[in-house]
Amino acid sequence: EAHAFDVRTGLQPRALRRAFADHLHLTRAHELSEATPYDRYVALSHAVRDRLVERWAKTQRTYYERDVKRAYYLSAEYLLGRALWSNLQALGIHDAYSSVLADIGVDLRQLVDVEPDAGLGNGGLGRLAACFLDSAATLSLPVTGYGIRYEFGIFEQVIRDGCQVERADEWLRFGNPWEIERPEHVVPVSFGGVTERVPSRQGGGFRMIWRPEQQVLGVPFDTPIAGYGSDTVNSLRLWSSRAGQDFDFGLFNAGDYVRAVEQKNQTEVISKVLYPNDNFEAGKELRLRQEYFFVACSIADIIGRFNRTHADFRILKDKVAIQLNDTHPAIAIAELMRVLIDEHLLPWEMAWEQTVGAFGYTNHTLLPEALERWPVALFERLLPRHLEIIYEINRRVLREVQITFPYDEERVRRMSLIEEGPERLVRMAHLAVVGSHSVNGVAKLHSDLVRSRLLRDFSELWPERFNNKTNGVTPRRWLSACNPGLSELITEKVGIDWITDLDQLRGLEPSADDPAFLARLAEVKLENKWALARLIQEELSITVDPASIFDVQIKRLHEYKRQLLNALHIVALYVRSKQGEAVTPRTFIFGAKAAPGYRMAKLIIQFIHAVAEVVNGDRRQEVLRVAFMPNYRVSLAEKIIPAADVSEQISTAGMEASGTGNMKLAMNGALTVGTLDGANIEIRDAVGPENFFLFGLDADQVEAKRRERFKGITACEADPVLREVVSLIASGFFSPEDRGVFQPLLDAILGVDPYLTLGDFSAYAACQRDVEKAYADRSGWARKAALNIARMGTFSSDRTIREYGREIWGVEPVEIEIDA
Ligand code: DL6
Repeated sequence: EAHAFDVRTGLQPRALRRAFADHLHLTRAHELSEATPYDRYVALSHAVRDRLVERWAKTQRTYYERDVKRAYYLSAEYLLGRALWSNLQALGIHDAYSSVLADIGVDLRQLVDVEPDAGLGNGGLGRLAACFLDSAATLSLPVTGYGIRYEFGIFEQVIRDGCQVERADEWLRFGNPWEIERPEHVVPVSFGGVTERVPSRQGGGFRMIWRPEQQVLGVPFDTPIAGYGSDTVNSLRLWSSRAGQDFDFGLFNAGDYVRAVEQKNQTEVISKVLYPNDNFEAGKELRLRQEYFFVACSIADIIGRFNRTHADFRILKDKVAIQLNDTHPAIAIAELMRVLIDEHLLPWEMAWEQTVGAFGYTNHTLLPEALERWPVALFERLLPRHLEIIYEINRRVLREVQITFPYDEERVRRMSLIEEGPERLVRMAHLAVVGSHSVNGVAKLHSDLVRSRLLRDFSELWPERFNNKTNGVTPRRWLSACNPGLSELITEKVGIDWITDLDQLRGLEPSADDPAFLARLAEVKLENKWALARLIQEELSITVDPASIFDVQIKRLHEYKRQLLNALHIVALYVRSKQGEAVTPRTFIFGAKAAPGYRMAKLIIQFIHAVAEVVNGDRRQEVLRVAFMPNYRVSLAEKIIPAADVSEQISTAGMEASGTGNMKLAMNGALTVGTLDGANIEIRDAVGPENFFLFGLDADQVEAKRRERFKGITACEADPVLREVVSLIASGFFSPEDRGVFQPLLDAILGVDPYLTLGDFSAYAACQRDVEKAYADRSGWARKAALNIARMGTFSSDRTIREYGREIWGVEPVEIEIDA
């Protein structure tokens, strides 16, 4: 009783009201009347955080006392988005706070919009990590995330004259109420220097030690990750780099104070900025420093925690599972070996058994330009001891290959951790595979291609290591929170448990034949479309008609994702409508950031804007509108997804590892126009082929066309509409001031068409005609939407994380008891 009314932590309305007022007054030093929206946001966040800390401490204490096996998720990216609403939702106090605040004239929804997104990721890979943390906490699994506390997350995109311009993302400018700095747990991290042979103390012989040249400190910042409706609160620990006091002793002693402080900047720059590339590795030294920095901090933390309760490293893999989110943290394998061998003096075999037993590796891409390969020379300079360890791992693995496949030196060369050539390179994916007991892809097709193409030799050597874990998304954020109208309707039909057991959406299936339900579903969608229409009006001054098809493509801009195919089709529709053909009214909505150095991607953004200007500005046609919404991010996705009718998932088959936006959109009742790529295949199987618009070449056909060096011009010769589209663009129609600007776009597809943009155009256009026909039957469309929603249960990240927990990590749920 006393506890429940405790103003600091209680959940009763009276306590909530008092906590908010107190934080406004005591934390922000403002009265309600003079408080800015930001003050209110911070005050409320602190009030909510206070309600998490007891659960948080209890969770961590329980893990420690029960000595449970824990999983550690190592990821260079976490695309968390906003935390306030999620935490209110997890605690089940969003309604209570909403009315408490309304009583004093504060609108909670507005306040939630003040929070800047935590954008510490580029796209799918980082957002997946965020969904996984949410699911692990909700399932009461002992999982900790480790990453980098970038001072600047993914850049802010502004559009100037139709072109992308980048601005720094200063998300920490006004502080971050969700994190707790723990300077008492700093970890020193070394770089550079040399290795030395020293006499071994045990039993004669020699061993190697590392004499580094530079040291940086890693300061941990912890963010609570609250499970929905459970008392579990896990941690996300992000490392920030700081110079030690003796950052350059030599210079200090020589009296060169200013140069010493300059050096300080160089070490502190490590956690400064997220590299803004999605599915592309630029191979920069600072990036390798970032990777090793957060890995070294995390491994030290993990081993330190293990050591507090255990002295015997032979049970390490029974207490610790470490998942590598792509190869960005793969150096952790060499780092754990170094710690076990050099610092704890374990024999190689014993250390290796524990390492392989602890690690799992998730591959997220097949694109060659995204695979990390670091120059041996760079490794030698930055991480000389790790390079030695990698050489030794390689020697042993290649020996195993030779014994298993004698007389096959070509295979040995292919499987080496070192790529020989003019510049010798360390292949990080190979390191990740040899050092892990589990290797998984992120959708069935992708995992098959990992096995059969990318890592074929390894799957022949160790078939038992390879498995699939199809991605998922958290239904808390991507349905319950972002789409309250639909959520209410679902809950009315199947009860509230779908939020933690998404398979219950199945219970909606019978309603797909109930006209009253379909009418309400359509009504909810229309309301969501009105809300998005208002946002588009506010932000872009474009008036769009909510009765038109809302056709959405939201994802990073990449040639393989083929936003250009969508844009070419818009031009085709425009031409058709100008020629007097009946075209179903459609609003095309785009959201996409291009990597700052990716010229073709930026040109595609410019092209979409040029098409938008012509189409939206043409008063003689009312049917088509194009809205490119700037600065696509998690919080914007939450506003677009509930309003979508059509979900564009049109990547070149075999190139999108999984996709997760495809899941979010289908779950919210959008119908997919898609290729047989990534998780699209499984989504189509789940929702039924009659409720999915399929088109285009499959992965094998793509592969065949690429091998024969298919030319885009061939497609034009066969399709008069496409010819017209291409010649209109070539004529400079969309760029009257500079007729040639878009020529590079055409050049990139009319010759060898690597992404089959033109190769798939006719099939895409035909498929879009089917969309028009289907949309004309309003109740038929609503029925398809209902069946999509009802059958998407398997794409919850709860299902995915349960699979990781059981099949890779061997961790069990831990019930947390809060004494109330
Ligand atoms: O697995 C999450 C996400 C997939 O859904 C996307 O299909 C895939 O493109 C993305 N991969 C990357 C790879 N980056 N690197 N390295 O972001 O992963």
